[in-house]
Amino acid sequence: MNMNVKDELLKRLFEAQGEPISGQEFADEFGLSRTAIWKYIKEFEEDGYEIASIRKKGYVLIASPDRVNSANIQKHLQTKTYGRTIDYHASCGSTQNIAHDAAQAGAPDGTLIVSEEQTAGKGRLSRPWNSAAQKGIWMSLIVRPSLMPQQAPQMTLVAAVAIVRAIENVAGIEATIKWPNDILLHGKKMTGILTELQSEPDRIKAIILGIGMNVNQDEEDFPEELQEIATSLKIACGKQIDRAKLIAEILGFIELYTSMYEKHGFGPIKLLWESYSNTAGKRIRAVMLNETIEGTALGISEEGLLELRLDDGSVRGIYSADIFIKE
Ligand code: BT5
Repeated sequence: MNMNVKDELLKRLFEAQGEPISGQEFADEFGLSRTAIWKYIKEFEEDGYEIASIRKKGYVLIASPDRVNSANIQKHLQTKTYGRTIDYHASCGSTQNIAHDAAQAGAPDGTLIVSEEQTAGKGRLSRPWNSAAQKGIWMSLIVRPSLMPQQAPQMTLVAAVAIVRAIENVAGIEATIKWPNDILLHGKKMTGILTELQSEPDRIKAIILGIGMNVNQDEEDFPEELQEIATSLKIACGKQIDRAKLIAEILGFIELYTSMYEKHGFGPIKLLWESYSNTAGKRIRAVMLNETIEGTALGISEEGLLELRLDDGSVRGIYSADIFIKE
């Protein structure tokens, strides 16, 4: 309860756009003491907000830090459901783990878990995911779409298309999608998606869409082993990006495309996806858990599988693999 009042206070400070908010009136409205309000203001200041206290008038928000907290995200948000409940962390192990617990405990559709940094961020097959403080977007979105469990892997492709569109809108550059879960800029990985499922045999309970995006890193912010393969939005477009705005934009597109998928099937998403993908027509090596195969990428199937034409002319659909594109 108190957490919500604190969020509400921050939201009002934003919405006042430089006008003072009366501490007394806010305290009365929520049945709190003025001291409680003053304590919240002090906590905001500790978080990096600059707030002026004007005698007899109230509190004015002067400047806000670059944080991906709910007030900063929600001021840009245009969705119905996604991102309307936000669980914000200054630091955590993995937003994905928090989201799994929250989903199991009944968190509503569209709940977002977001953190400034992750100390144990993970990729597919539990590979480590580098998640530097305040530089990227490390978030997990809980969605409960009306889809069958076998349609869940395609949500990775839904998210990928949404992310490319959002990047276009916020940074003005076009990224490419590398099947299944990478977004690339200038051939280097800028975003990874981890889609996990909580399901019954014939019903999805929740899909946890884990999204890790390098946004404001400079090259030297990456550990040496990633410098060759990773890039950030800032490196590619040359300017600092408002992460909260980018998150709001991504949530908007994921909401739009998820409902498109629910209503019209995978066809429209497949078309969009193919227009952003760098894979079709290329010679590819696909490394799977038990085997490695080579062939020419044809595109994706209605089920979201990557279709490869092998050298003997046969066509293979691939569910999941690490893809190496041979130029
Ligand atoms: C992925 O796995 O690309 C999925 C990454 C999902 C991360 C998000 S962050 C929010 C949520 N919470 C989590 O704990 N996870 C999700 P995969 O395709 O397996 O790629 C992993 C590989 O990418 C690693 O083995 C590294 O080589 C490389 N890598 C690690 N950190 C990276 C980074 N920040 N940028 C680019 N590449 C990275």
